[in-house]
Amino acid sequence: MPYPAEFAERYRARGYWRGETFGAMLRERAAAHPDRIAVVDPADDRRWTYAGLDLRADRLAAGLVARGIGKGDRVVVQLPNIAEFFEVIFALFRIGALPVFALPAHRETEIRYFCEFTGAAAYVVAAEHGGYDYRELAAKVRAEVPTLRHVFVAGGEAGPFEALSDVPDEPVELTGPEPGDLAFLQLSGGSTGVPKLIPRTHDDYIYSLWGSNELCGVDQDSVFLCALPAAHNFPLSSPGSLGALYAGARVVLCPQPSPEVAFPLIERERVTLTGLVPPLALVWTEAAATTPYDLSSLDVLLVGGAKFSEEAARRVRPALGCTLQQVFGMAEGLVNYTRLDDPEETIVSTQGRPISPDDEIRVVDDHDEDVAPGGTGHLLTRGPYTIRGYWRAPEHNARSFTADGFYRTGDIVRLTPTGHLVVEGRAKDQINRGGEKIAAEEVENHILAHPSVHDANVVGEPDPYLGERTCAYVILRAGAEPLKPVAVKRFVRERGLAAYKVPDRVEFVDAFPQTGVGKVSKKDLRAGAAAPEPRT
Ligand code: J2J
Repeated sequence: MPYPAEFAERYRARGYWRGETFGAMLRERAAAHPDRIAVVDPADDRRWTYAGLDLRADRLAAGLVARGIGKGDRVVVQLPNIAEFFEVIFALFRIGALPVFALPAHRETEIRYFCEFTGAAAYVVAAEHGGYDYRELAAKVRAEVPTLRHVFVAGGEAGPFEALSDVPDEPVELTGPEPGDLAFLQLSGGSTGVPKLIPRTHDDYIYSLWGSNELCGVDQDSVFLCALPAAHNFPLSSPGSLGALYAGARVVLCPQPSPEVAFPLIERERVTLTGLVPPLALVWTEAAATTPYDLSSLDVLLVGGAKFSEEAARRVRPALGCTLQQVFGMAEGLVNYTRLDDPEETIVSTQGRPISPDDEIRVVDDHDEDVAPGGTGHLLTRGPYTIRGYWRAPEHNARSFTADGFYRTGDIVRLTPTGHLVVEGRAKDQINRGGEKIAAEEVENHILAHPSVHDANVVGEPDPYLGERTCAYVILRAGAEPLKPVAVKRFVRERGLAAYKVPDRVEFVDAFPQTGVGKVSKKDLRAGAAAPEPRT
């Protein structure tokens, strides 16, 4: 679903689309300041300069081309926060092959789907991470997906697969992609049975990077700590690692986001900004009170991915001594930031305003009519870095986009008189578990596969730490053996689903509440779910 010609022309004419590609961008930075550090990987104390990263990307690209990976091929990339993540994605950007950004938490069901649906030619994993062996996952997926010609393993023994470190070759001349071409496929949080893929172009994504850099104060002296999973759209682009690299700044990879691991890194590397989801921001503000580490280099803490409560937001500046910047974004495009010089009241009580003067925002009722100014309604958006459709999903696109190309975000918002957005709720059938998005339908389908289950509904319920956790309401088949909640959870986990999608609570019921027209009322289920009940 390309941008209509008149819009593409306008976005170019107004200077949003600069006609750059990621591959050329890295080449320019490497030429301008070859010896500056681009990436720090504390795991083995690696410090890659811009020239070093550029050369690695060139050599890996050559090796991948020699193995038959070419322009337009899809490559599922599932790497933790290690330096190779950047080597791999820039190699793919140079070739014009499309990374498909999987998360380290994904398991067989998700990875098999990404590989099958995209017809992936290759899959890149780390040998091991967080006590999990990705080679075993790769072996299962490889056996099931015939298009998958290669599995590459970063760090550690490759087992039956190819070691990523053996792939690099002498650099070759590549024609590479055009700025308007697709750069990668990002994952949607989604509200449907299977995740949707988000096609982003070099032009549009690079605009979101430099647009973010301007609003977040990122320049070549910045040091960005990548504490969330590197492939997620927030730490990747808002302004994220790629924003930092665009600015010629430094990215410090944090293997996991706990204060115990992150705080020493902030002190040692003089980190100036980072991004966190609300539950982690809470943990950090608490830990900061007693930490022996010097966090004074930190200028900006971005918090987003889920609603940050005003009460928690107020604690950030006193606790961490830095400016809070709320960010309300989505992998489909639109990103809103509070501005660094907004009044503190605006910073703590809103989710910011769009990056671009050409981000079009509509707040509408259930019939797509604009609500009165300041009213609450569905957020629709269109703009220079918001997609016009998901990848290969025409039926879904007809529902997720208006006829004139606005994306239906599924978020319920209100606009303040200053043009800031306040997120008031959600219309999509999704649970936001501390920033991790779970499509209710996807989990329901897995529970329904259990032979004793007649019907299932998954909803979110309030959680003091995560904001929301999941509760599965389950009706058993007549005459079926009674099940324990833990058996349902185990069943879902064993179907090879990411752990964050396994229901936090399972409740057996005889019937579901109904709406007037006889459909299941998730609203009533949620209200029931909110009632205090013992956790199982
Ligand atoms: C409430 N809900 C929020 C916020 C996202 C920057 C930041 C976040 C994401 C992201 C991102 C929220 N308050 N501050 O891609 O570049 C919910 C909304 C939104 C959905 C998108 C980025 N920030 N959300 O979270 O694609 O419901 O992107 O539509 O994972 O997260 O989720 P995702």
